[in-house]
Amino acid sequence: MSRDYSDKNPSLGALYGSHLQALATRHDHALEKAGAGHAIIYSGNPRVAFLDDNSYPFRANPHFVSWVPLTNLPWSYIVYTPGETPVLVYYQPHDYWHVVPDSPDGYWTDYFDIRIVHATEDIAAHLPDEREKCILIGEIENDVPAYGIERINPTTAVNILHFARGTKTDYELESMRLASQRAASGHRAAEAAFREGLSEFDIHRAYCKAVSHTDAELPYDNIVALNDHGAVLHYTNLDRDAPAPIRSFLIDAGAQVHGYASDITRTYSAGDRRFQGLIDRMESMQRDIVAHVQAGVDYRELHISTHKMLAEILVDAELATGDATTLLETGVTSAFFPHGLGHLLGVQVHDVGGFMENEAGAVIDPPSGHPFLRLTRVLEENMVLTIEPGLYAIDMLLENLRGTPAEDHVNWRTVDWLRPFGGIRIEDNVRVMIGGQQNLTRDAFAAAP
Ligand SMILES: [Mn+2]
Repeated sequence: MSRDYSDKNPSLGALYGSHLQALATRHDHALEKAGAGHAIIYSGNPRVAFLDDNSYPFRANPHFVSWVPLTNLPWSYIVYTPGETPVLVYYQPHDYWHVVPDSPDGYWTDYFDIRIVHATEDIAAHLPDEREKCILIGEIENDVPAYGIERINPTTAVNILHFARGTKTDYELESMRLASQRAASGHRAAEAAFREGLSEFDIHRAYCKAVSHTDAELPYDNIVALNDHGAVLHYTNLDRDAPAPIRSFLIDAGAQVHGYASDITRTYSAGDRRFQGLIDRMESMQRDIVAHVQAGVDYRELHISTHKMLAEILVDAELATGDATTLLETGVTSAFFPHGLGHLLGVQVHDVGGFMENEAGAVIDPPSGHPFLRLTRVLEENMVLTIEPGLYAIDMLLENLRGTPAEDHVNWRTVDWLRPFGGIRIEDNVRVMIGGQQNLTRDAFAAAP
């Protein structure tokens, strides 16, 4: 069964109008607070490598992508004026060197006054005459003209828009549901490739083929880690040769639908039962944490209770000795689990606003001793976030415990056992609801062919 990830998908089309309405309301508010009359949202442009004529992969401005499902339309602008149909200045160059963007088509076209321009000199004519009433949202630098607009990414407006992006519209939720489904098919293909004994590089290729993404289209670089590579949190080397023996496999890989991302991690044992037992414990803990997700929960507390649950697993697995409080306070749990429990997810993999207390930009700091936690907010309905506890044998961090009160709480012989397996991370994408949650990732795996 192949799913429709295109901009012709009727289920997305049915939700798009109300999504735009929600965006319009946000922008009305942001413009009013910023004392401006028009928001000009620039899609961005490719960046050329130093002394070269080749560009890095293009990443569109996430503000632009949340307006239109166009992730590959550089040099284009949305002009939003409250109460009016938004204008899309659609840049379609006359160019025989590159593929030019197709003519506009899809469920989104009815909602815009589309002005196709073939030359950048023609853009200015489609912007509001009163430039002093405009704000420009986008990456404006070097040879990108601001067309006389002086207010570029004003903090007041940007904070309002970023804070609002924390909760998702039905259209965004559906896009992310599809992104999870897309990634689930890749994870299935990757697991099969791992069971066949393929290299990291070939597992990665099997994944990309299944999700139908080029490397540049992936929402982030795939982490495809065999054996001890799983202990490198952002391992992206993709070894061309398979190790011998193959013991374990950690894959952190996502997919996107119109820029909306999924971000999923699974860990497998090649056959070792003890390591499989540890994966099973982490899996049941991860499900337990997900079950606690609901509106009103303070994510910082969820992160701290994860450390307490992890302490129990460490003791049961004979990796550590002592009570949970001691293992937390001496830094043992942090050495085995040094990253945050998760983050907001959306049109950016690490979506904006994870630390924002309010739309004015007040910041909620992570708890002391947990600097890498990227989400500190109280959960609200229709936030989408990841739950991704981990447990690794990271020598650099464990060695730091030597000579401290933590040293005697670590069972170093079991660390020696764990090291060749790298580590474990299990990550799902979860929608916050009133009184509960929806696990987009588990739902996707359950429905995957
Ligand atoms: Mn993640």
